[in-house]
Amino acid sequence: MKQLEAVIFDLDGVITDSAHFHYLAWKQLAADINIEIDEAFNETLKGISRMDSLDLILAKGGREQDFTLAEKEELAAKKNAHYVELLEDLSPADILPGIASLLEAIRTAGLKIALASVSKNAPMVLAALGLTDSFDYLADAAKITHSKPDPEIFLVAAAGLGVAPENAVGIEDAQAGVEAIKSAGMKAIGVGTGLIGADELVSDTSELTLAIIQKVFHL
Ligand code: B16
Ligand code: MG
Repeated sequence: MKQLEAVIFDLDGVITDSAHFHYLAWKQLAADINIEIDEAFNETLKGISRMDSLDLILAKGGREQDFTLAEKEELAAKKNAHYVELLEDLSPADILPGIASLLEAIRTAGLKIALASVSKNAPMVLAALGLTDSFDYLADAAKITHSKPDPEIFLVAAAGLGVAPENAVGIEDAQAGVEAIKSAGMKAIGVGTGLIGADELVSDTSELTLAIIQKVFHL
């Protein structure tokens, strides 16, 4: 029987604003190899894995043939080191508005909570925010072969909770993420503007409530 059993969260842009740090780190890396990216281009990187993001940046600069695989791995590692450095001061104060109380309300209601982030840094980010124990399951980004908009990470998160995808609601701030949730057969709540295909949109995380999640599930 169809019954709401779980809520599956994206990380960057939903739990904390690490998307901004990804942007700063990619912008610097791109500048190092004479490619310029702006915030609008960065939108297309949200939910995209590290290597796929690098490929998109190289394609933007017309440099997709200029680096060997080993060189690309080096570039990706350099971006990641900078990203991790930018996260150094991350603390519970960086949890986006309303998220801590929402996680509590979901758990109190007896629902399960999972994280569907393709970031390999996700466990470290959650720990810095003091939120590790708020999640019942973290999908392992290292085992994912397709980043969003492929549904894989959301399906792995639901399976990890032992919940059928149709009994879960997903929350995302990126277009690729909303598409991933819908392809996984879940109801989707989008955070932000201009997201196409979400079952419900809120303008920011402070508007997310258990009541909205329940309403969306029964649409
Ligand atoms: P990392 P999400 C994604 O996380 C980010 O949106 C994306 O910008 C990033 O490139 C990707 O994780 C990989 O992250 O380099 O830390 O492994 O949106 O799925 O939470
Ligand atoms: Mg996101």
